[in-house]
Amino acid sequence: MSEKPTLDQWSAAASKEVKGKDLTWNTPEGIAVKPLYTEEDLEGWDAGLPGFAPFTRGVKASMYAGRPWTIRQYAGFSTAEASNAFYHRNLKAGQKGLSVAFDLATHRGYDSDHPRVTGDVGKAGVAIDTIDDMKILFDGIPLDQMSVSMTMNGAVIPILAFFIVAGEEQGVDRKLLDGTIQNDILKEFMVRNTYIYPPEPSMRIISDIFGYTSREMPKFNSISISGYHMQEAGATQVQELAFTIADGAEYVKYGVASGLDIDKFAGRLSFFFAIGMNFFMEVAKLRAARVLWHRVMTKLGAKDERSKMLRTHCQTSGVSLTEKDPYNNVMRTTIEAMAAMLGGTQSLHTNALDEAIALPTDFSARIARNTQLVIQEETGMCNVVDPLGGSYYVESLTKQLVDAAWEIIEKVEAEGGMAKAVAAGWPKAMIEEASAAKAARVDRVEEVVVGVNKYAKDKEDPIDILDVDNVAVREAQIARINKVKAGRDEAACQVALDALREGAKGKGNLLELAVECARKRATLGEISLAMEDVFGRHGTFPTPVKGIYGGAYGEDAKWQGLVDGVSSIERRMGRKPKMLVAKMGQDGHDRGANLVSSAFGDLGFDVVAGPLFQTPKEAADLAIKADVDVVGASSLAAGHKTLIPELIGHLKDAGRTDIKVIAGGVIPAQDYQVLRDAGVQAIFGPGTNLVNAATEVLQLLGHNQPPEGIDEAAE
Ligand code: MLC
Ligand code: 5AD
Repeated sequence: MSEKPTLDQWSAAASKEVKGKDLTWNTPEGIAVKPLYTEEDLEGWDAGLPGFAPFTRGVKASMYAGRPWTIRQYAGFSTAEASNAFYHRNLKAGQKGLSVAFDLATHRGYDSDHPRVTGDVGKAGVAIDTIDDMKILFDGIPLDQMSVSMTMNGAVIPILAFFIVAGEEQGVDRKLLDGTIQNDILKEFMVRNTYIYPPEPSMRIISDIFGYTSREMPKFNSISISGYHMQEAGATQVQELAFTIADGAEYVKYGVASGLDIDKFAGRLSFFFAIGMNFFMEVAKLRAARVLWHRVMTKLGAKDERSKMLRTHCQTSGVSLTEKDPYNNVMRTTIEAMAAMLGGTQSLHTNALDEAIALPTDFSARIARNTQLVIQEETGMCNVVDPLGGSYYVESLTKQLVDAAWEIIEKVEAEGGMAKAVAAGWPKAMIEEASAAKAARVDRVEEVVVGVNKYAKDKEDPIDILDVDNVAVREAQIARINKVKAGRDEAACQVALDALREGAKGKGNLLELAVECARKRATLGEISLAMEDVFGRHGTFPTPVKGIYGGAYGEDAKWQGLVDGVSSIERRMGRKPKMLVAKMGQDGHDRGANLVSSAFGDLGFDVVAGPLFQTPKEAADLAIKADVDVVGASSLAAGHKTLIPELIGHLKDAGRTDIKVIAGGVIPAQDYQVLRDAGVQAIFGPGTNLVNAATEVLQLLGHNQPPEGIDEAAE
């Protein structure tokens, strides 16, 4: 019988095979992944058993063998009628829970008739202005039987009030309402940007919701503490993990400070993570999250084990999906879905293959949903609890992630908690640095994206996409707002709104007061405004990170060529070329805009990073005032066909047709001609290589084609 080989022998054999090449993989989160893991890596680590603290291996003893996760597809578009019909079709085809996507006007507390939201109504989600819309949204869906998640953070008070009153008017006792409200404002200030009020009153809103739901709606999950959007904004998995758990700790502290008993509300806190393409890292991340939450809640004084149990929803990563060669997205999503289930998620959304282009169609939504049904019903994967438990690699990664995230959590705690850290801005800056570094890795093909930076097709075939006619949706919404206002007892409605306004000044429970407003048919905009009268509306300016994207290129010849091009334009014009990166409408997705600002800044452009939520007129005025050469309009929420032509119109009216307008973001190829006809001079889809984009912009600015009378060679 031969001797058992030793690790040293393995190491020598492997090294010989690869001629001494170092096989360590340094992941973006700074974890050195070795090519082999063995039991030696698990010293001092005990993953325990599923259903028992600290729940490393899952929150239920029987996990999916007892009940699979909830197939919960996030959806919403156009009107309440159209979204309701879509929900019914999806439930009939195997979806198990609902998840509502609201449009950005609703998120930001504006009724559909508000002049600031013309481009946004019904576009990225469903438009909800009144309790009547909410009742239509759930028509034929018994709210005591169907669990409903609502992704709402800014206008969380009116939306939750409408939901409660929609239940009431269906005859459902609040005690039986089952579902989740996102209600996670800290990550809005960090990455998602659909806040309305300043941080302090926003945190009070959350405590008021904890207070109301723990008393009145015991089955309802009062928050979905979300790391998803951090990963989407470019965070590493360690950052996502650490900041999400730290956010959770902060909410618990605020809840306790508002007078609540920790064990009375903590059991209904829930979480939400993104699942990207680093398969084992994602599995380990969910396991690490449960360990960390248990640790944090023990420290915060929770006694009930249910208060320390991290239950989570997951969504496969939108940002990992591509506009190019889009059928690859089906494979990516399948792999991510498997990571989510092997990590032990409670609920899952799988993205549709047209993610990088538009909202899902019935066709793409079917494939996305069936991805989960196939895993649940064809593979046998649900029959064993935590089947990756005991994997040397997965257990070791879990431990490493716990340790790495804990370091960041301790830094947050040392600085007074997450609200303070968010106000100081360093978590956002950390995420944006990681984002710029990742973009550079992809653009430099150090990270492969199949069909985009490697194995690309010569010609892309357009796919059928969903297009929402926001003019028609807006008209229908305005008609219903007017009808609701005409049919209500105006005096009673104003009394309820006044009480809410007074409550905002004092200590009344804002949700309780808003429920009364909803009963009296106040609109979402009116309820939001009553609080805005007292709290004010919050705004921020972007601060693009410097040197990360450009730094990755170093002496790279193409990059240096561009830097020289910018210098030559500078010499010619007597100043740096100037670009406004504009975000118009209520679209707060600023990852792309921030990247463009960073990369162009690193090239030597004078970049004006425009504030979020501008109207086309405001963006045009800013472009003129700052005297820019080019406006880059970034659009990720489907408002481009309305907003960008309006911007160009305003520039024209001011006689500034010399200011060039380019567009970037989630813009379907089908819309390119409309934008070109309106005067857009270049369009960059998602996944555009920024170096290539910059080359095109330099050409637009006359580089290589010097204006008449200037001799380029003489410069
Ligand atoms: C579960 N149960 C079991 C069991 N598994 N009972 C016995 N044996 C088992 N094996 C019980 C649970 O205890 C629970 O009952 C009930 O079954 C439901 O299970 P769950 O695991 O709680 O699932 P679910 O109801 O789906 O809740 C999952 C959740 C919740 C807790 C994570 O918060 C949720 O659904 N979140 C979804 C969030 C979401 O969709 N967000 C979309 C964001 S999109 P009981 O009585 O114990 O409750 C977004 C994008 C953007 O943000 O930016 O716009
Ligand atoms: N319908 C379906 N999915 C949506 N997403 C956003 N809005 C919708 C919607 N209305 C998904 C996308 C996006 C993520 C934030 O949520 O996958 O990347």
